Amino acid sequence: MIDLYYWTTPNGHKVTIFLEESRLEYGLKPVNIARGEQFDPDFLKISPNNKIPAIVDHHPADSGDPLALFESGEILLYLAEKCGRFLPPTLRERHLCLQWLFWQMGGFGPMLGQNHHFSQYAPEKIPYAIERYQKETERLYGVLEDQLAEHLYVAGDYSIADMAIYPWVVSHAKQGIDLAVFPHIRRWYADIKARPAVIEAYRKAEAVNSASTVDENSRKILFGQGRRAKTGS
Ligand SMILES: N[C@@H](CCC(=O)N[C@@H](CS)C(=O)NCC(=O)O)C(=O)O
Repeated sequence: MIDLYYWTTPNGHKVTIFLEESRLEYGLKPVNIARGEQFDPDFLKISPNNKIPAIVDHHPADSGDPLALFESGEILLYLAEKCGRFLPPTLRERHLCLQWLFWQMGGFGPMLGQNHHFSQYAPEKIPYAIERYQKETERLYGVLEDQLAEHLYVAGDYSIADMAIYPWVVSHAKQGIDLAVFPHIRRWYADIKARPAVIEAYRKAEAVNSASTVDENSRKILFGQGRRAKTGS
């Protein structure tokens, strides 16, 4: 049994997609990041970076104590290894997949996150920042487009790399991206969107939270944090 500490954001969707695809037994533990639940001391023991997603695996392969993990890329890798699916076993294919997973974790996610921040949420419109992240978003979509022009999925077969990238492409309109300009991404996006596990992951998200995460109050919680005071010592 896996507990998934989750909210309805792209990094959260990555893990519900995996869990629905693999049919591993799991329970959702909503952490409403708009209300500041990510700062709950019990959650911080599992996810010291105060972000979702995080998991606790109550039956790890070494039969030891429950295992807690944060960082969505690591969670996908762990779960793929746990069930022997969605990560190729052979050297070159495995590292092709991990390379694109890391590309998502180090570039596509963070840069698109900054795009969302400066174009949608920042209280003042800063043209330099908006343009900087818009351009970087377009560049990254171009890199993905070139890869998908030669591969059906990002790293050959459908894998954790696709599961990591897809939830960020869902918000393409918000990122100022027209998929008509990226026909291979559009083909890939439609294919993944129609997968029953993906449909179910987003249905669960809708049941947990159908509202937008960011309002005036949540803006302060999400974007106003400096260093946390150390607790309990
Ligand atoms: N690199 C982390 C990023 C996780 C992340 O940014 N989570 C956001 C939601 S998508 C969050 O929990 N934000 C709450 C906060 O910053 O306080 C991962 O991929 O797991």
